[in-house]
Amino acid sequence: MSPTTRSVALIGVPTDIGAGHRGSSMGPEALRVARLGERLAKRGMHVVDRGNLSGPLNPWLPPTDGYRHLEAVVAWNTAVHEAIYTELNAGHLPVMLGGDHCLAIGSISAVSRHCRENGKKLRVLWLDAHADFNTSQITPSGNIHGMPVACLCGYGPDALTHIGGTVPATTPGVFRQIGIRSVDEGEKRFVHEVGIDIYDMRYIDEIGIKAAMEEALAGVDEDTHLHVSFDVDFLDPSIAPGVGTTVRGGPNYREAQLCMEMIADTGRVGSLDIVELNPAFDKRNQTAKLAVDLVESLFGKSTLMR
Ligand code: Z70
Ligand code: MN
Ligand code: MN
Ligand code: MN
Repeated sequence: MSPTTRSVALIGVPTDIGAGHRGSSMGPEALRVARLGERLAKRGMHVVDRGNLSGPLNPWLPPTDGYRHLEAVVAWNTAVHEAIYTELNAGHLPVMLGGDHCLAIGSISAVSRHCRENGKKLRVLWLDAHADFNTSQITPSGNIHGMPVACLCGYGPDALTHIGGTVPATTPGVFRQIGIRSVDEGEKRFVHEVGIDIYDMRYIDEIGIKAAMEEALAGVDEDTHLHVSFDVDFLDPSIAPGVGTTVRGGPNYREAQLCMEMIADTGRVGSLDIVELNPAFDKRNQTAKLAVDLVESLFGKSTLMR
């Protein structure tokens, strides 16, 4: 392996513990079946598949005090935090194969801790139809996959906001949310109150994906660690049916490709989550294959002729 070869560690996290539908627990295997590891290896990356983390089964219970399965969500995220933190310290680029989006509490708290300890600036690109900024007070569902950004900013139960030891794990200013088109009423007020930078679909439709991505990536420099949290429901359901909650009006294939290519062009991607892929809703693994295709672009695959 040459010193410039990037070493990628795939970490499967087979749980739907924070979701509103069962099935994202099958996401890691679907991504492997779609040959994620082989495709990245073909791009010249050194890929190691660490297999899957383990944790509690999904008891599928109604919310208690505004949260569904809080204890189990804490267990899974504690395991994710340790795994991602370990990979970063070893110099690997961790790719978390979710699993539902609650797992970003573990991954991003680990990435933030790594940045703090190594003098790096963190920027998080949150590609999603949803803002995931609910709290127990305002959630319509109690599903913790609707709460990870709030938890990472310190708004959430102690057991989740304290993962990684520093509270808050990170700040609203590091986030750029792209593709947003489904935000609950109380959640909307709250994201405005704390000042999360949101590139919603209306804005993308008006200025175009290129200009939106330029804004979202402004200020990324050689000291920046870029974390991409890719919720597959970011994509328009016409190309990505394999998610629990489809929300129409998302980026099409070409917009999603350009988004990934522009992120790749920064050369600063340091970690990635691929979450909310739900094979129970997919057709012939097409959404997993699309996700792999887009992740290849994120890591530099280009059809550019100039
Ligand atoms: C809603 C909630 C959600 C998916 C996030 C939805 C949350 N805002 N759903 N990702 N698929 O229940 O909090
Ligand atoms: Mn949902
Ligand atoms: Mn999400
Ligand atoms: Mn989502």
